[in-house]
Amino acid sequence: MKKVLITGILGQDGANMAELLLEQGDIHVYGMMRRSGSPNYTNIKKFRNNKNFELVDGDLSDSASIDSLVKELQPDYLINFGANSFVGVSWDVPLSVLDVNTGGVVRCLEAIRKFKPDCRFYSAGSSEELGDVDYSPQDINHPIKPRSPYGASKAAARHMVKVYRESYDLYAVHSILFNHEGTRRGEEFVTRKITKKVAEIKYALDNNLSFEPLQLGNIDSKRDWSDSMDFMRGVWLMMNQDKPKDYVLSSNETHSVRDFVQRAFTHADVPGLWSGEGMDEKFRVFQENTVLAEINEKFYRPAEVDLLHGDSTPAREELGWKPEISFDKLVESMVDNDLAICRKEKS
Ligand code: NAP
Ligand code: G4F
Repeated sequence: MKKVLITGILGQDGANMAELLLEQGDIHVYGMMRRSGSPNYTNIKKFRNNKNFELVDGDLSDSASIDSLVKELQPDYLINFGANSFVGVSWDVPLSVLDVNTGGVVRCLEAIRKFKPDCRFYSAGSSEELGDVDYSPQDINHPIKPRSPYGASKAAARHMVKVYRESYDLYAVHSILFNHEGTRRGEEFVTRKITKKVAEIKYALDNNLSFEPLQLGNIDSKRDWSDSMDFMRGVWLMMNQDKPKDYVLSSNETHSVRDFVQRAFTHADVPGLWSGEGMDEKFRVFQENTVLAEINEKFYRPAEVDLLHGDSTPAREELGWKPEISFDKLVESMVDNDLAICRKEKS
């Protein structure tokens, strides 16, 4: 039975990748989590008791823990989804971001080099590495121009993966993942923040309750949003080629935050319109004055990546990968999920 060690198991991608691999029935998954006072097991609830799944302790900041996991478990694959992944907070904790996102990757590579050199390694790179983009759509050859400590940490990790691959002949891949979301998405990211609030507002309107509007920062920024499960299929394909190669995964479409808001409210049957300008722009119920969403300066970043729009043609042509969930379906599934959670919590 193949053994796969996944870091970041309680996060979105770690849990989705584990679910995908466990469905195959012939893979043993070790999910690495860091101990904290009150870990949130929501994302792994569905498969926590699967006989082929085991939780293990470890921390990407701690070489000893990564070394002993690789030495003792002898994994065939190490898929590193653990990270300080929220761009917005990366200006507040830049050194910790570098330590976990870059240092953590080097710790994994070192452990593999020393204790299991044929273990295949996956590093989750980001479109944030491209930052202040030169052209659209962005492919794997786009220059690295990060705009945040997070983007810089991922760019440095990318160089280290290449160095280790070429120096030690490791099967090590660092792919560029554009934004990917879903029902396991953390609530601090803009998509989930929107769908969660849409559900709360819908419930309040249906029950004649008062509510606070959704508050957002830069609604003009554009992202290439996909479904995380689609990406996990692509990552697994990348890990099972004859030779390691870095690919872009993306939907090849781009949409603004403003557009995401409009679609989410529309799907919840609360149609509205944006009006006004700048900091005074508001999203109101159609032909009414009720404010559903407004701008709050607090959610602006010190530097912004204005536009991300990927080109994943090589992954489609060479790996036979293609995303199955459209942008509309993604928004709808996230809104439906949060509506169901909201109704359950209030009942
Ligand atoms: P996520 O939901 O934030 O999950 C990240 C996980 O990493 C969390 O469960 C977190 O644990 C864990 N972690 C943080 N610090 C750690 C440490 N020192 N040691 C061990 N684990 C640690 O992120 P995601 O969306 O699943 O993303 C997965 C990976 O893909 C990340 O590397 C991210 O940077 C990258 N990526 C994501 C996207 C995207 O759009 N989702 C796009 C490009 C790249 P706690 O639960 O304890 O906090
Ligand atoms: O959802 P976000 O926080 O994601 P962001 O910054 O694009 O990063 C995500 O995708 C990256 C890949 O490109 C990953 F590497 C990274 O780990 C993470 O998963 O913000 C999206 C956009 C930004 O332009 C942000 O400024 O939404 C804008 N935004 C506007 N108002 C907001 C808000 N973002 C958040 N989180 N909260 C707001 O209130």
